Amino acid sequence: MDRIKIGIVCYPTFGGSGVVATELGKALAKAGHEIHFITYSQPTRLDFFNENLFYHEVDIRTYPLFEYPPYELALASKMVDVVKHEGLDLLHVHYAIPHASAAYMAKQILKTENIDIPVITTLHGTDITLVGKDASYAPVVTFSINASDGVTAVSDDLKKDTYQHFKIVNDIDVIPNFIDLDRFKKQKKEHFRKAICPDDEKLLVHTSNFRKVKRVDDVVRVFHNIRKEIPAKLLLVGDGPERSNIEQLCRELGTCSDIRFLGKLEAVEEVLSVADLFIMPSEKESFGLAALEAMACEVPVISTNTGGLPELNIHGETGFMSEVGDVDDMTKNALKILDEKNLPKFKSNALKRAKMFDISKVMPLYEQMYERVLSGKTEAQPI
Ligand code: GMT
Repeated sequence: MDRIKIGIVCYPTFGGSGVVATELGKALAKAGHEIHFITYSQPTRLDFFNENLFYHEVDIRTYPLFEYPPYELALASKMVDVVKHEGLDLLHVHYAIPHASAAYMAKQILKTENIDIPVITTLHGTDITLVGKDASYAPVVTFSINASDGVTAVSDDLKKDTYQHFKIVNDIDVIPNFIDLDRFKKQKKEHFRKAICPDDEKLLVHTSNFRKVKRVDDVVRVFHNIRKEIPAKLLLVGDGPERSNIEQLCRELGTCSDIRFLGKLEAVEEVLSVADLFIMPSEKESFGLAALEAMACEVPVISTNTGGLPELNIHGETGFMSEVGDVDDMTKNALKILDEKNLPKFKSNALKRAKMFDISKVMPLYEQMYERVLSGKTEAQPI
């Protein structure tokens, strides 16, 4: 495959889309492509040197005149600059708004200089299922997707949702989230487990950004029910807007002594290495990368059956799925998995399933798409 010069635009923070974009860029760089990250700060996982990796910071200045700094315009200008001066072949932007819309503007500016830069947009979910359906954003989401030269979604469900809620005329390719099994694997961390579970309690883990959509309160309620039946501990990794409500709930239920808030931990694979069960009771989840990370570390998953989760978590094999908010069903299923008669099988099934999403299998799907878009690159299509 020819070396492609790719500009990657994403939110550089902890969110799943930023992780996917950064890990994809790293893998593409290792495969010999030239990768230019164009983001407003250093992506969290962009933490190593590779001669094929470049980082361009979007300079978002505020002036007294602007109540809100014009991020999209700063980003579009930066994209124009990087495409021109680094000679990029294509832009791969993560999120319809504001990244695909900013890329559209960059593309139009570059066209005036006779540069045709193809834009590939990856939809991650939050842009479509939550933000996109807000009527005030719908025209921009629709236009940006239709104006892209290639579109991917991280699950069949998200693809379906996108067609259902917006007037999309473009094809959408489904390319799922992926996992680096060299990093996410069960490690020997028995000392850590011993410290958390001195009496060999079962260990449950939840990781998220504590947004309302994650329903962390259901995690605590399920844990509370489980603890009535068997000795158990819960580790909560991450932080976000619901944190203080969750702390309050723990106090009300009297479970504080068995729950630890670990905050925004980088080495989440170390925690997952000692876990028995992962809980993801989200109201909506376009794929569920955090659950895949758990499965790669041999941790079965209790999840809801919403969004793309049924495409990852196999009911009765890698874990169980319940209706959103059905805490009793989640408790019943969790106890089934935690039963020593069943646990080893669920653990090995989880790993087997995670291997299907190995980055070495998924990255080539993006490469194929880049090639397809580049080979069909004629003139920009009128919309
Ligand atoms: O889940 C979040 O709150 C973060 C969010 C994001 O926009 O970064 O994650 C979304 O993209 C991930 C990567 O494709 C998916 O694995 C998550 O399921 C998806 N989150 C939601 O749909 C809520």
